[in-house]
Amino acid sequence: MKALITGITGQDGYFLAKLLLSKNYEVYGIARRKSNMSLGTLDCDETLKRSVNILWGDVLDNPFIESTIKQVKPDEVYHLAAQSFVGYSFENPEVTYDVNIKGTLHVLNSIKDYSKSTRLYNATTSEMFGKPQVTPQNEKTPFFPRSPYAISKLAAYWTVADYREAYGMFAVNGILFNHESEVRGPEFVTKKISLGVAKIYHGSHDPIVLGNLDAKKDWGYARDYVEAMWMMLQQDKPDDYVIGTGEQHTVREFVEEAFKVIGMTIRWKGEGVNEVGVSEDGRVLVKVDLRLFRPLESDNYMADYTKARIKLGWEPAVKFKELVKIMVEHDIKNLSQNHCFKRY
Ligand code: NAP
Ligand code: F7E
Repeated sequence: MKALITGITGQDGYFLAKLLLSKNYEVYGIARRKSNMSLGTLDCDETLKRSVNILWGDVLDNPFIESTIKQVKPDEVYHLAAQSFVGYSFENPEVTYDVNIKGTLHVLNSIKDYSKSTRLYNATTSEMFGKPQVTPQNEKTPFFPRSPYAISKLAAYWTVADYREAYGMFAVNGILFNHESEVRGPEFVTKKISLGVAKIYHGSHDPIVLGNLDAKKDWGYARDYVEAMWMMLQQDKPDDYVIGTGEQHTVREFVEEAFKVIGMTIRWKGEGVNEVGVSEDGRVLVKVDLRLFRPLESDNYMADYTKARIKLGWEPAVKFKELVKIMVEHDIKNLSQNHCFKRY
């Protein structure tokens, strides 16, 4: 079996490539040329890097996507490439719309025109629920997007649904809730916290500076979520699935749990932007900065993944506490060994 992954240099690309190789797939991955030709998350796993066929290109380059689909004729395409940072999407909506909508359109059109039997996984997101009308959220929950990122993903979601119906394509949308890991990008809140805690463990006096501590998310482990992506493409019929853990936690709880991993207890003092997290001996370990708040927050998430559990047989193996432990322990080790992942 041949699989093509767009966004292979990101977090999910890393875990998905590993999973597919373990199933003996021939794996092709699209990577963008950067001035340093870095391969992102793949750079720290030489075996993985050697096992993947890298195709240098951009999802915005339609002729490149067309020729790639024509030449590779993959059995499965996992379309993960995106401008995936919600905060940045408020600052640069145009780039976000371009990559996330046009990029998806290029992949869809190329499959339709040159490789109709290829199965497509499209990475969509719980962010499409935005300001959720009900909690927990499932495939029937109305969408209410609250950021350029969410709007772009909703456009891609409907485009995939439309092509599936109009042209009989095997194309699915995974509606994935937040998933994190050792190789999470440094701008995301979980990695900011795990890395900040690891630095404090190693003697740093720099507090971790955060925005909205009360945002409520459903955080799972990326390694579990890429299995769900694969499962969706092994079904008899194409369909869309919600993937999450069914647990809800705040950013504040993530901070508290992360400090527990290094044997520290956080106490909260003050209110709003003056709130701080202090250690038992009174050291300020966490601060709040208004600039890290978003113009709109989407923050009451919890997945109802019943459909995935029943139809795919999928369950998350790693829940909140274990996830936090995995991330903090990894960063502690990573810093002390000066071992890469080069993302941070
Ligand atoms: P990520 O770490 O930000 O990776 C994004 C990938 O897309 C990177 O490989 C990036 O390449 C690539 N990319 C961006 N623009 C591109 C372009 N114009 N052409 C080609 N490649 C491009 O994201 P992730 O966490 O792995 O997420 C994977 C997908 O799932 C994304 O679509 C994201 O929106 C979606 N998603 C993620 C989550 C989550 O919690 N992680 C939840 C729901 C949905 P560079 O390395 O060159 O930047
Ligand atoms: O924010 C709050 C912030 O940037 C999580 C992407 O993978 O998951 C991810 O999007 C929450 C938000 O992820 C900071 O306001 C507080 O409420 O880690 P994040 P995200 O925006 O949820 C979804 C499902 C995706 O689809 C996306 O691609 O944490 N928060 N303080 C902060 N967030 C950041 N980044 N930095 C802070 O200092």
